[in-house]
Amino acid sequence: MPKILLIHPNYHSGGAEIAGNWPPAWAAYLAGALKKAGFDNVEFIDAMTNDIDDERLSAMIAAAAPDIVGATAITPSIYKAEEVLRIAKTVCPDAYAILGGVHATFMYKQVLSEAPWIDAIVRGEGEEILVEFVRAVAEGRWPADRSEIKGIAYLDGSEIVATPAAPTVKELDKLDPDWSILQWEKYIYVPLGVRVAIPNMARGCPFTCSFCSQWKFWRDYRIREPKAVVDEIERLVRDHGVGFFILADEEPTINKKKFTEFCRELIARGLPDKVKWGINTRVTDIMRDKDLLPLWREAGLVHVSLGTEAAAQMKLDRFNKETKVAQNKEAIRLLREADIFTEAQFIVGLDNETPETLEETYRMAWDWQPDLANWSMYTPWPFTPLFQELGDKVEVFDFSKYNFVTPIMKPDAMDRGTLLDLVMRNYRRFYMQKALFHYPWRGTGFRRKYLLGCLKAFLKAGVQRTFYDLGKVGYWGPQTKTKVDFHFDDTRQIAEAQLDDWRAMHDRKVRERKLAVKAQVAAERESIAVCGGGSEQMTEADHSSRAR
Ligand code: B12
Ligand code: SF4
Repeated sequence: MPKILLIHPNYHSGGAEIAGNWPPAWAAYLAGALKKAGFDNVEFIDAMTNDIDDERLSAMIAAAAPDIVGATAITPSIYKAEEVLRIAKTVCPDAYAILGGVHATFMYKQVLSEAPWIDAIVRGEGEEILVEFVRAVAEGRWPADRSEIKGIAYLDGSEIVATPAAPTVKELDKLDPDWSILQWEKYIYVPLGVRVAIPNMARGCPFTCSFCSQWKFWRDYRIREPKAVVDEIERLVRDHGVGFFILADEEPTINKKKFTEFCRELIARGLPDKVKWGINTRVTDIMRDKDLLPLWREAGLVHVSLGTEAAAQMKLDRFNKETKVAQNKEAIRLLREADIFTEAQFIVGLDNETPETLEETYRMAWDWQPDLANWSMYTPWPFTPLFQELGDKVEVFDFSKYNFVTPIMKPDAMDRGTLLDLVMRNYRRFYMQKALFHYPWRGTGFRRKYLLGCLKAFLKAGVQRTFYDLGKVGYWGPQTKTKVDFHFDDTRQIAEAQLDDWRAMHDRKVRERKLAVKAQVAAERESIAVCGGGSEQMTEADHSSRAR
């Protein structure tokens, strides 16, 4: 039976990580699927959480002597993942090196051009495809039968081959993640000082926002039985001492009935006393479910992150902004009344950003009074409709900086250093006032503890200068904004094989976008996706190709 080693690459960027060390859910979901299929010789190395450098990793891989090494990558961690697999092939030349995750799924031509040592890229959800791959290896059918395995890409000599896309995992309830593969004492959520988990209730999102990669990745929307999810949470609490979780879902509240069942089940089993949780969701769902907010809170939901102002910032639609702004404010008020912490997320840094628009986001944040506010840099995921439409306006192809904290686009009205400085100014003003006038005085017990815990996470990252990678880029306040260096690697360019696809895509996207904007203007306001966007979904027949 093949020995399989899964590795989470050691990539850091000072954003969401400041809240703690988070467990890599992909490894648990894949290990569970492998074990269920009878492949139980699986090991996992979390090089990110344990900050393992290449030399140590190389020794660890050699000691593990795997037959198959699998790494994951989102866009910014792609070079680290390629390097992990290069190291694996160096120390264990007979092992097969495979890569999965959102970036390689869409950018397999780019990845196989820059990292030809990779034996296979798994495109899309990994559970079923990985089992197929491991079975082929175990039965000695790899590489002879590789063209028969759906959802992979590989090099056949100098030719890049992609087999037809595999179906999505249709029966999510059959997923059985093996959480025991993780070293739980490492995964602590700083605001509460407890162990944290990331279970998955639903996959997919019915919306198609033009800047987002997630709807394209998961394709159709599927949801697990709430009872089964609560079973999993109960096990996480009982067996691994988890005290906080976030749902990995894109929009967990979309299915109102199932989400309500989930909340009721948590309450029925007495779990809210033992575990608190958080979600990302949409303002419109909060408005729709305002009567249910007390139930959500009773079920232990304490933190809601809202994509509040993405739409206005994207400036891609012409809707009546005032209405949206009012809705955002109202949603935050409703959540506050229900004693749920709110986090407002702003996306900034498109080419049309100005000092005035950044100031406007600060004023909104202060006016709405969420507990937390985030200003993420717009990041043009290279497989999204908006990227394809932006075309030549994207000048930086160093994907390691595609991380929500580095300005990839240069606004017409300012340089990147000024953009970073103005974003930091918003953070400084917002959190200084919160720290002085709100957090220490708002409520008692849990609310106060949580808010001060969040402040502690911010302060820790601020002192260590990891927040927004400020230490790495050399930002020490407004006086340094002209000296900031983002260290973009200009040698990183788009591979020829990938470019061919993009040229055709760009023209198509511009045409589609114009039509989409027209259609949106005509549509009912309530039926609009949170951030505007196209209508594209990847079909199972898509993405099958051979390129030279
Ligand atoms: C939880 C989370 C985090 C956690 C990380 C947890 C961890 N250690 O993995 C924290 C909060 C730390 C975090 C940080 C960041 N995140 Co984050 N995060 C998420 C979130 C909400 C859930 C991820 C998850 O666990 N999903 C569930 C698992 C099961 O799905 P999965 O990882 O995709 O794995 C499946 C497949 O991809 C595939 N697969 C994946 N790997 C492999 C490997 C092999 C070998 C195979 C065969 C298959 C395979 O199979 C898996 C099962 O089907 C996603 C959004 C989302 N809903 O997915 C964003 C998301 C992944 N994050 C994102 C980003 C940008 C970041 C940051 C850069 C932001 C920042 N600056 O802070 C950092 C980077 C940290 C890092 N070094 O990786 C982006 C990535 C976008 C992109 N196109 O690259 C996402 C998609 C959010 C978004 N809105 O766009 N994140
Ligand atoms: S609502 Fe938009 S931004 Fe949110 S996951 Fe869906 S497509 Fe992405």
